[in-house]
Parts: sequence; structure tokens; C-alpha cells
Amino acid sequence: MLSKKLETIMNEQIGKEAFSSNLYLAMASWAETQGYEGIANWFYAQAEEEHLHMLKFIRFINEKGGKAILPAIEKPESVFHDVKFLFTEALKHEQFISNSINEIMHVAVEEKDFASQNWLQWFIFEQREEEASVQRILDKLNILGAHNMYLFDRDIMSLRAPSAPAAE
Ligand code: OFO
Repeated sequence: MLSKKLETIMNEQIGKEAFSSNLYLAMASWAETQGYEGIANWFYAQAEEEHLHMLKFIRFINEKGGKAILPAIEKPESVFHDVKFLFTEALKHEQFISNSINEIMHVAVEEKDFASQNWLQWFIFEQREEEASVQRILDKLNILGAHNMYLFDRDIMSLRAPSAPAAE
């Protein structure tokens, strides 16, 4: 059984994961309209992962006797300065989500909810991977400077991070 406090904070996370998915769709769409097919594909794939994260929270809350509630989702930005700005924003967003997951874990620890702590470990691992993946891309962009975006766009699909091992 989920405590009310955990149910509330996990429900908030549903909204954050949904926003993440929409944000990455907006980023993919921007990249696509700028002619960056590789970058667009990278963000489309990322958006799908975020959608799955949202689903995981919905199903976990319901399974643990809570009620998952879908919130309204804020409109994401649709215009991005350039490719480096795009990935800098993505990294900031991932850091924000990591903090948010840490907060949920903090509540699960306070509540002595060991099943939730165990389940949340998957997200802790996933966030670490996602931050590292975006950071690796930013490192490459720093090496390239503002040039060679054609090659970067072609190579980006090989920079995808392995996801956390599957969990229900
Ligand atoms: Fe939901 O995985 Fe990052 O944000």
C-alpha cells in the first residue's frame, strides 16, 4: 500500500514524465524542420522512452493500491537557438528529473517503503545513464564547435546510451 505522501509525489512525477516526452517531441520536431534528421530521431526515441517512464509510474501507483491521475501538461518551448542550446536544455531537464526522482526516493526512505525503494532504483540508474548520454553528446559538440553539424547529425545515432535493464 502506498502512503498518501508517496502517491501524491509519484502522481506529480507522471506529469513530469509526460512533460519530458512532450519536450523531447518538441525538440525532435525543431531538429527535423532544421534538416537534422539524426538529431530528430534521437529525440523522437527519447520521447518514447519518457512516455514509457510515465506508464511505469501510472501502473506502479495503481498496482500499489493508489490512484494514478493524469495532470494537464504545460506547453514546451518550440524554438531552440541551435544544436548546442538544444542539448544544454536537455541536460538541464534531465538534471531536474534526477532531482525529482531523488526526492521521491527520499520520501520512500522516510516512509520505510522498501518495495517502492526497490522499484525506484531502476529510475535512479536510468537517470544516471540519461545524464551521462546527454553529457557525452555535449562533449562531442564542444570538440566540434559550431562546425561539422552534418557529420554530427549523421553520427548521433551511434551515441545512444544503453537504457537501464528492463523492469516492470
Ligand atoms: Fe524519464 O527519464 Fe530522464 O527524464
